[in-house]
Amino acid sequence: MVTVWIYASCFLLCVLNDIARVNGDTSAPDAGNQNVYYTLPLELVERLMAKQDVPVDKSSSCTYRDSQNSDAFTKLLVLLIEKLDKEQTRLEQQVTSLAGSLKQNLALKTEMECGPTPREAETKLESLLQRLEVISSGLMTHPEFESPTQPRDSSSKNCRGSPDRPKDCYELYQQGKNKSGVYTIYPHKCHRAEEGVRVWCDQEDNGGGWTVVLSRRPLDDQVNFNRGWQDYKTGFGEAETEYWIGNDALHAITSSGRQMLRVEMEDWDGNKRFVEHNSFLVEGEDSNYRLHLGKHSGTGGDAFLYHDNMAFSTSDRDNDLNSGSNCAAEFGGGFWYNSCHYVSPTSFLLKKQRSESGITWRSWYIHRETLKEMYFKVKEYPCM
Ligand SMILES: [Ca+2]
Repeated sequence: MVTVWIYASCFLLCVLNDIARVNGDTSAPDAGNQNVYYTLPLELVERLMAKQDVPVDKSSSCTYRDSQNSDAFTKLLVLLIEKLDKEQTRLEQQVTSLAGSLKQNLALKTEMECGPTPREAETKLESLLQRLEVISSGLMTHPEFESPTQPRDSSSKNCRGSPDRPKDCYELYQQGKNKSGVYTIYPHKCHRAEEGVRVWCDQEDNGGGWTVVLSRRPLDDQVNFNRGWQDYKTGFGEAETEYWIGNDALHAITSSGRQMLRVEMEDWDGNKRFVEHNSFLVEGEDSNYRLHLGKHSGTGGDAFLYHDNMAFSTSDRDNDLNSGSNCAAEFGGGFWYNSCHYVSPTSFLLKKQRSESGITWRSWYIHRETLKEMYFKVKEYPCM
């Protein structure tokens, strides 16, 4: 297409040069010159000049020297110009169409970057379908359906999302609870009978609204993290000191909306690092609480990505990729072990030393110097 335009433009320029010569030539044709010059109507000259963006001298007279040949030449040029007009219109439409597509693609790309990942969307859909089933079955046995005169069951008011049952620290923060401390959250769905979960809410640092899901720190009497599947499923420890929130709660929180993860850590010399992943999803128990991580940032490096897509393992449930060992039993904690770990936040809290059995983060200390503190915090992803 571009080639056609180049040829057409070259041809027109040649014609325009000839026209210029004709318009400037007031004398009779030179008998020795075999070239035949034609004078064109002013309107046609104007159209040709307009194509080349050249100003037209309207005072110049245009007469026919050879009406027969000039007519044929004019018709040819008119045809050519009409063809170029059509081609230009077609190209303009194509450009408009491409610009429209580009705009749509950009909008879609923005939406995809900001929206849930396919895995998150799938999990969310499953969760919605389950809720729909529960609502359907619940309606069939609801007191109001059986007898409209009976009072409403007071427990139905205590649903997740209501002001007295915040699902996480972010909801509490939105309610104005902006002091860090221990709060009770209700991450589970309405139809489940679980009591609330006591957690530490970080409401002051990095914008507030962070739900701490794992807390490790030195204590006189450390919490035991060397536990089995059931303990990691339901959670253990104390919100004031050290704890694991529980894999069921972790699944409920991370599948209820896109969550980001922030890991904060400190070594025994007081140095601090942090890592953030822009999405953090833990699947349900039927998928062994499989982990999905988004992009990382921060000062601690990408070590956690080694555990992306891993199933959860405990000493009594070996789901790791190390066929020769039970990583959880070997390193004393429940985690998304690969073969075995680059980070080990649930291992033993050991004084400063080099040990893979302590709390470590390989992309900070490649020789596995043990760390003093580590916190995993989640918060709804700020999607604008
Ligand atoms: Ca194994």
